[in-house]
This record gives sequence, structure tokens and C-alpha cells, in this order.
Amino acid sequence: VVDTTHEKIVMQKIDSSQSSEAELLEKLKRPSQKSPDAILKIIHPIIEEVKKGGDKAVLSYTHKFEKATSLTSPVLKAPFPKELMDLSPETIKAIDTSYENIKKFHSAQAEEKPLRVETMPGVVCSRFSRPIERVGLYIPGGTAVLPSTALMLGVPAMVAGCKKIVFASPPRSDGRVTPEIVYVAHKVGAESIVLAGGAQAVAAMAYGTESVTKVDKILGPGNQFVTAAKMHVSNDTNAGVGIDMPAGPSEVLVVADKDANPAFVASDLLSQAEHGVDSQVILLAIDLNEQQLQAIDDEVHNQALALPRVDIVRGSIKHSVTVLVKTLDEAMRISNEYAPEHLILQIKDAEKVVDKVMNAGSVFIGEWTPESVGDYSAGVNHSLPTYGFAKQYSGVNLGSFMKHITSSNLSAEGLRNVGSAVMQLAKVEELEAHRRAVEIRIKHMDQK
Ligand code: HSO
Ligand code: ZN
Repeated sequence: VVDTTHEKIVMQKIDSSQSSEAELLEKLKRPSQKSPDAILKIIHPIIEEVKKGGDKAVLSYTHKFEKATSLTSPVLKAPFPKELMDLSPETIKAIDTSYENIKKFHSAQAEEKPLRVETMPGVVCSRFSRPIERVGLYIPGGTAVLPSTALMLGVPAMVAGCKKIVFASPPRSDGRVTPEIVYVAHKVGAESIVLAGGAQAVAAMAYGTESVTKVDKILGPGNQFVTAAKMHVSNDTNAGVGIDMPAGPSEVLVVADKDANPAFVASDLLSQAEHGVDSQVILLAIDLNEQQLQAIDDEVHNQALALPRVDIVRGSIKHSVTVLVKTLDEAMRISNEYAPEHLILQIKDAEKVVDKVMNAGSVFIGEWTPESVGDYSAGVNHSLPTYGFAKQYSGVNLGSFMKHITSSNLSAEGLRNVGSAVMQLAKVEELEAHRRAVEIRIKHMDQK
């Protein structure tokens, strides 16, 4: 038996000046995920069962997968019993502080007043927002319980004014969900907690059951089954349900220069590496010498060995990379191409470099800003695009819980002003009824 515990915990290094752009990007590829087809084969029957069997089907999956055989209902309805949120004063205080900061930052994202533009004299276009009425928020269970995710989804939903907030989380084998999650559900005014995980929870919220409320949008991270189930139900026009974004394993990219403290750099890399064996962490080291690189390697190794989740870290460090670059511009080019979920700038004048950030979920600026502050309490959201999706998606924000509605309001003069353009384009498209809808009104004005 090989004693792997003596292996050095070290990220592989690649020198950007010694490799082509293609080689470099190959090294930075995220660990591949199971094929969507294989996952779909597993989740499809589950979704169909829940659609047909409702509560009974959901319960039987929870009995089977979560071993919570004592559960007799798949839903816990508000008001939630006090004894299910029995927490230490320290934990209550931490949740309350984080709640307030997240609430402040997300409330500030609200539009002050509807947008109103007069595009031509008498032609007024407006845009206003309305909350999504019913939202389903998935809080993963698994190797770590994540009440912080309940805050990151629940608080903006509350601020947006969603009428029905439904939580879903896989219960423990005793049939209960983590008390922290119940406390957050209570604070944000959730109407219920679906005591189920995986595709069965997603299906229950997408289609509704006897006791699970059907929702209009499902948000929240999850494993590959949850993600695939979300994609599947959102493609079913009969379900009429939207989703947030494809979620994948956590990742971080740290840009560090000579000024960076090696211990800080290592601590940030490890705080993402401990999420899961499929997490990936990247260090872009700008013009560091041998000694400085060695100092970071040593810190990674030594700090990792002291972590309870060192075995997970060993897994993720295997597909994690340090890239040696010469300049800040090169680092930012690579970072923008990688489009990290989290970008940490441990460099001189970090604030000034933010202008160069084109693709990233959330940015952590300067040496006093570890990523964990954003994961929990600073106020920014931690539900962010992974896997390079930061190129086209935003993280969860107030807007994720709202729709925009536009309106037009024309005066007679306005219709005269814009009418000829409308009639001409309707003619080009050979849609005569469209053209006449304008013409009939203009004739009417002329007769008066
Ligand atoms: N860093 C994670 C979120 C999280 N961290 C929850 C701790 N708890 C998102 O990538
Ligand atoms: Zn985290």
C-alpha cells in the first residue's frame, strides 16, 4: 500500500514563456464532468416518477437516498417550530450580521424609478420591474452543509419581493434539515422547506405536488444531478419554469505579484480547494523568483496538512496549476480567457487593475480581502458562474428574482411621427394587418 499522505501537496507549474497559448489553455481546462447523457439517463425516470406520483414519490426517494425513513411528509411549512432552529448565540449573531450586509447590498441594486425615454416627440418607452412570484431555492447538502447559500438566495428573493419563497434541501437521516437553514428560511419569510435533494427536489418544485408549491424559477447550486435536472425541467415548456445558470465545481484564480504575502496567497487557494475534489485553483504569479515561488509552495503544503479536509485538497490540487507570467497584462489576458468564478488580486494597486477585468464572477481586491468574506458576510453574492460561464452570465443578484416589463405610450402626434416607419416595415414584411393598425388611426385623426 502506498502511503499517499507523504506526498507533497503541490500545484504543477507551467511557464507561460515556454509554452504556446494553446498548451497553456489546455493545462487550465477544468476537470471534465460526467457526460450529460449519462446523467440524463439517471435523472429522467426520477423526474417522471415525481410528476406522476407527487408527494409519495418524493418521499420514497428521500427515504432511499437520504435514509430519512422516519419522514412522513416531504415538506415543512412555515411557521417553523423554534426547536428546529436551536442555535448558539454566536451562530445567530454571525447569520444576522451576514443577513444585514447581504440585504444592504442587494437592496441597493433596486432601480430607484422606472426607466422612461421619449424616443421621438410623443413616443414614450418605459421599463419597470416586478418580482418573480414564486421561487424555489435549492440548498445543497453533501460533504458540507451550506447555510450561507440559503442566505445568498433567500435574502435577494426577499428583497425583490417574491411572494412565495420555497427552500429545498436534502434532510439528514433523522429527517431534519440543518437548524441554520431553518433559521435563514424563517428570517427571509420562506413559506416552506422541501425536505428533499437531487432531481426529485427539482422536479417537485418545477411541477408541484400535493404539498410542494409549484414555482416559476429554480435557483441554487447543486451537484451534477441537480444541475442536469434544472436544465431538463427548464426545457420542458409544460413546466413553465426558469433557472439561474449552469453550476459547476468551485474555482478561484489568484493573481499575485512580488508584494503578495505567500501565506495569504496559499490560504486563498486552499479555501477554494477544500470545496471538492473537482474544484480547481489557479495561481498566476507575476515575475516571482525561485525563492518566492518556493515560499508559496511551502505555505500551500504546510497549511493544507493542517486542514481537516486535507484529502479533498489533495484531490483538487492535482488539477490545479501555477502559471509563471512576466507581466500584469499577460496575467489579466489569461484570467479573462479563463473567466474565473472568483478572481483575487493580491497585487500592488489592486484597485486600479479592476478596469482590466473583463470576465469574472466576483473580484476580491487587495491583501485584506480573502474570498471567504464574500462567501459569507461582506454582502456580495456567492452564487456565481463557474466553468468559464462568467463570459456570459452574471452571478445571482437582485435582478435574478425580477422580470423587466416594457411599455409604450404614444400620443396622436407620436403615432404620426413614428407611423410611417412602422407602415413601411410592415409592407416589407408583407404583414398588412400590422400596417393597417397604424393607417386606420391616422385616417381617423385626419377626419377630425
Ligand atoms: N465558495 C463557494 C460558496 C461557499 N463557500 C459556501 C463556503 N460556503 C462558491 O463557489
Ligand atoms: Zn467557498
